[in-house]
Amino acid sequence: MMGHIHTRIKFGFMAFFAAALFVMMPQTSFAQETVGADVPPTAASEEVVAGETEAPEASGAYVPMAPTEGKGMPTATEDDMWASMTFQDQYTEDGAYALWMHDKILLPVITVISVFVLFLLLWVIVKYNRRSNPVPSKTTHNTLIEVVWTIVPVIILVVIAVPSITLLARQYETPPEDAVTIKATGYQWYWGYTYPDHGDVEIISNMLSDADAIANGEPAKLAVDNRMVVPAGVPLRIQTTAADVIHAFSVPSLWFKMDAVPGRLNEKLLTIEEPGLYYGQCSELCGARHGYMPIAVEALPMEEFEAWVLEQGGSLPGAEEVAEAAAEEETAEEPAA
Ligand SMILES: [Cu+2]
Repeated sequence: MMGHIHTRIKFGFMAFFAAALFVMMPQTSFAQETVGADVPPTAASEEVVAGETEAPEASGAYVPMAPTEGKGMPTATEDDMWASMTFQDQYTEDGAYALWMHDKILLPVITVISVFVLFLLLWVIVKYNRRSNPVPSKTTHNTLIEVVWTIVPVIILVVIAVPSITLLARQYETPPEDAVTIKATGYQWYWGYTYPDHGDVEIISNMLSDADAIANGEPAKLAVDNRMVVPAGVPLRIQTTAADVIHAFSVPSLWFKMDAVPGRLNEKLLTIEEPGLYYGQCSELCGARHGYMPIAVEALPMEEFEAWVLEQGGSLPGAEEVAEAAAEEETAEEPAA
């Protein structure tokens, strides 16, 4: 009797659940359609482009740096086969270390192991097939070989682990107190760069069309209208966040890649060794125009960077305190006079 009631309750619940699913299904798919239809493709970003591109022309001093062929950008395979097998040339200490680890440790280890295993396979195929070795050996143990094939991989792993953990630790190094803070915000589909230490200057950076990029002597799909200008040779505190969906701020030649997550502020130290123009791209699938939100970092000597900041309507850190101190001095002098 009890069992019967249970079955009925169970059946009733399942029927209700199925009915609810059936009723809800068309609505959910409908809801998704409306959400999708509500998002205009690029209307918002296009407005920003139109608004922003007019500004820089007016001021004179800052001239966008021309790119150096092969620096801070991918290299063509036909020019240099080796270049396409490794990373881009690196312009940070961590990048140089990582490149060294990849070229001098990982690639040789991978190559030696692959060749060795291939050799063993070929040897077994040729020497121990049924025709050339009709009476197989019945050996089941060989202590020496067993010790060797345990110890050697351990040694290889230790050899890889030491630089690997070193690199990991170096990448987590906290920016020093006096690092220059720059915040990169990912939008669908462009980047915004804010300079909180420099009077909250904000730069909106959109991709140039292929024709404009090539006319500028820049690589197509990597050139932007307004670059992220930074000082070279000093520690930078790069913060990333996003306004809509997850993006990722990534510049291969600077060994820099960090997710830009809405509602979160990620932070990483970046010290660019020398002035230059370094290209990158959003590296998190973020929607229809994910492939069209490149990053161009222009590193300048400190004085040129400061001139650029002033040209953008920003201020220099400490400038306010100097002004305040001057004002205080004046007020202090007044009663005496
Ligand atoms: Cu993105």
